[in-house]
Amino acid sequence: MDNPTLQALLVASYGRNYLARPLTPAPNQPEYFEVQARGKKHEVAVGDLLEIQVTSQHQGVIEKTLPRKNLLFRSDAFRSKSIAANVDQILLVLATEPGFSPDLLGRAAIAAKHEGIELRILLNKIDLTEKLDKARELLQPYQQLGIPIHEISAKFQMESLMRIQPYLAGKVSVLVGQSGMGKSTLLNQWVPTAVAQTREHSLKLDTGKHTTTACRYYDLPSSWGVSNGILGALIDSPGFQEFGLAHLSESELQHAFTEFEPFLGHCRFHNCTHAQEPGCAVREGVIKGHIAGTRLALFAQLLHETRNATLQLQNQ
Ligand SMILES: Nc1nc2c(ncn2[C@@H]2O[C@H](COP(=O)(O)OP(=O)(O)OP(=O)(O)O)[C@@H](O)[C@H]2O)c(=O)[nH]1
Ligand SMILES: [Mg+2]
Ligand SMILES: [Zn+2]
Repeated sequence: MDNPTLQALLVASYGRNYLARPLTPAPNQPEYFEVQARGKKHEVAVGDLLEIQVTSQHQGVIEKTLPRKNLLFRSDAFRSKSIAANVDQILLVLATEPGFSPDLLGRAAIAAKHEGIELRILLNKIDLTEKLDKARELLQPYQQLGIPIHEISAKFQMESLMRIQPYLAGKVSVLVGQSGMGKSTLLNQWVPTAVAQTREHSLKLDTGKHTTTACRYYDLPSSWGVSNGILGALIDSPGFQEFGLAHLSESELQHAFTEFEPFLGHCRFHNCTHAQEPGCAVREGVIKGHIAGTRLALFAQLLHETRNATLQLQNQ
């Protein structure tokens, strides 16, 4: 007889090992299965809904990934790293200290816009006041774009976290950001059982270090109540130092810069790159103060990377 197949949610990914939780609990069925993808090409991410074939009491293989509504990932010309799938919202965690990279902030915002995922910025560690003004200044262009920004202290101001809870209930949110910004601290404040769950996952998958090495999915506490019939969840992810977006085409890139939109199509040359060309409406927008100069600089850098990646692929 064939082994049974069942539907499961991918809740932890560590290298090429994954943990999946069956969608429908059944008697004598483990809470989690250790699962593996069949081929190297089969990309899966935490948050994916899978069909798995059970191969032994606690193990299975991924038969297929059910259609996803989005996939957040970063890449360079050769590799891509999936962060999470089927998310409703990205919580980008920044800190006053250590200072965050405005470049990575910009890239995460472009990825969110491109995938059509809501973005919420959490400026953490506001108890460390010395660099607070500097952080606010770097966030100015994003405030102007209408992205919600919350100032919080995950360690010392519980009420600052409580204020965000209504925006999390009933949604699947993924915590992203550089290492040391406070993603896991936030997770542990919001989901007090996360430590225990992490320990359980770690026993199966890794050695349980302080810094996060795997993406993991945690249900929100049931005391928060359901919204649209759903509890919601938080996904913790490892800190990143690069955020390549070379998988975006030139056109996708332009359209991911929300504030360019009113100016696109108004440049003198239809293939304007908004660099040196005369009669550029986007640069005019910068001069008039509608577009931040730092955002145009980010666009130039991303365009350069996309073109390089395309050239490299052509030369392979
Ligand atoms: N002063 C202060 N320190 C904080 C706050 N939040 C977190 N920290 C500290 O910042 C350090 C990093 O926190 P983590 O939660 O591990 O950071 P992370 O973003 O998960 O880092 P990675 O897992 O490496 O990506 C820890 O020493 C925390 O105690 C805060 O609000 N204020
Ligand atoms: Mg962490
Ligand atoms: Zn132009």
